[in-house]
Amino acid sequence: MTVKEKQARLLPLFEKLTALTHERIPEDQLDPRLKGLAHLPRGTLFSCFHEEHLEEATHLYEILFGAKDFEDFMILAKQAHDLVNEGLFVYAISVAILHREDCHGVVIPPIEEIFPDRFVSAETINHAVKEAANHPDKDIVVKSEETGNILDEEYKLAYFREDVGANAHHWHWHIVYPATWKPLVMKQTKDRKGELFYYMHQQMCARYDCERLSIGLQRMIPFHNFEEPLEGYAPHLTSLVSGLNYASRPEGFSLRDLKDVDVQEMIRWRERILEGIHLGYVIDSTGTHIPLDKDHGADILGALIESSYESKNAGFYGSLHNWGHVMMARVHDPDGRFQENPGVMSDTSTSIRDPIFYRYHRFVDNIFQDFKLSLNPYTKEELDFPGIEVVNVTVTAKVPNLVTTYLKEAELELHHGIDFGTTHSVKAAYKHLDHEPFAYNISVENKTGGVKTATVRIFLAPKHDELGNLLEPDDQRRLAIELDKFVYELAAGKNVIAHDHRDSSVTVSKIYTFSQIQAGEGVHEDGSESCSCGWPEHMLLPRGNFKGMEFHLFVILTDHDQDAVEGATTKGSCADAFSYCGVKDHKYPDSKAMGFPFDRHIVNHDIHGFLPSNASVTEVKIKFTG
Ligand code: CUO
Repeated sequence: MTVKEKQARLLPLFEKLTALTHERIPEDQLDPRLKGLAHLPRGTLFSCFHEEHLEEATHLYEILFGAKDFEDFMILAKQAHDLVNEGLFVYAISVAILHREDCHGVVIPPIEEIFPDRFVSAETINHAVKEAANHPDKDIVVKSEETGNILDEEYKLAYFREDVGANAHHWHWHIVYPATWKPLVMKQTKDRKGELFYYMHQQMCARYDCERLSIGLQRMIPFHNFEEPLEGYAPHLTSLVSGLNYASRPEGFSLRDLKDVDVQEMIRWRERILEGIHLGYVIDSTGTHIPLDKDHGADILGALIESSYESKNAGFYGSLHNWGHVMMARVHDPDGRFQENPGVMSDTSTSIRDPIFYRYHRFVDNIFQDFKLSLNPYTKEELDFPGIEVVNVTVTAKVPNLVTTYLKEAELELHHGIDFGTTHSVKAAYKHLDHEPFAYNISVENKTGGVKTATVRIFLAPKHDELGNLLEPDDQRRLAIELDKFVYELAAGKNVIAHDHRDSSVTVSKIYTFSQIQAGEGVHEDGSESCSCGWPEHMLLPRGNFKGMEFHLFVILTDHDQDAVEGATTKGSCADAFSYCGVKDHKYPDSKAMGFPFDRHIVNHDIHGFLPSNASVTEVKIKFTG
């Protein structure tokens, strides 16, 4: 069977899931392997942070993964579709498709089209329903309604938090890296999964702070105190599977005990993790001390804090991060007496809409930073690439070293996810940030006399803080966002590296729409599909400001002979955004710590003192043109 045929058979399972009724496949027709599933009722919001939900989803994706061939997989998938919770089904089948050998090349339709109600405001969908009913014989485009106003200053960042692509990236990241991934059952180890959990979310926070500085807000104040009153947030989303709104959080609510876990437990888990970091080791479930060294510390901590299946001791260190999401999502109804829906923090496709997401993840990140502080700052030798000098770097755009950003119109098709009672297209028009095309032009002198292979690392960080003061390098590093990483062969002597922003290793290459996939596009018979994981290309750069905000562009060349990882590749399937998403089925293609060289404390007060001659800093401006 061709990939195209498989794709065509799988696609209907993703359609109009919000319209599924509570009717289930009768018990006597059920494949015995699926017996015991369907704990989570239809019409309930699935949370991949909630232990019980995740347990059922894991059970299902392992069954689907274990199907003996594609026909067997289809039988199970169809029955699961008619049996389990809607959100749980999509999560589990997506994990299975992504990892089954016989599904290579199959593209999972975009989550924003499967569940548009998680991405588009309730007002907009309501408007679309009315328009579609009034004009059943024509295509409809409705304008997305705003979800707040400037009385709430966080509203100014709604364009970032509610970005369709950024939310989809976060969902897909957690599909590629499920918390419950069992390497033996799934027959594959996810290389440096814990470290990537830390790094990808650290980068989301850094990007958010760059954005805040761009629009004139101060950097976020990390969540810290479990008793603190939280900011309010109203998501304006209605879950069509449940008919209920994603809960709002009125201003001033703080975390409350849940049935499964209480706030004191969370505090204890944090203390135990911090104690481990300060002692330099964690204690596994057999009582053995596991050192938190420079090579594995971040990875071990990532699994421990998330927590994932690979936590060394979930009984002792708990599941700080996951329960935090659930607790935040339930502050309005902690014991469930009102049977309210949770807030957006409970799900990976909606959580980054809430400002508390970033403050909470900064809190998590600060724990990792505590660990990084226990490591020595990088020495000159560790940073150096002898004989290689970066002579000059220019960002080429219409005006050199100045890149413009703007808001651009886009449309999201709603009718694959929502039954409007017409066969016509029903779209929501919205605006997203974008930037003009640009490229890096890097002049390098190779004085070694021979050919050298370099890893080129490109980062961007704001130059000034919220008050207009120059940022200290150690503060700047927390805001440094990765723009690209690639390998380049340097000839002896002078080299000019020209590299287009579209080839970035942090952004996803192409997202195919549901209709394009239906038409057979995006199907890779050679199995070289994209996993839809990756930061959206249109958000590669922060917004900047009207005046032209000053940033530092860092270019660092390191010796690829030392960075190379045996068996790693940056080609093939799901490799397009390897910086944040790794490469599916392969090792992470860089032996350096993620975020190198900005992952460790910088003692220099002048950034030039920190950077060796194989690195450079260039002043660039980002100008928002509206
Ligand atoms: Cu992705 Cu907290 O792990 O949102």
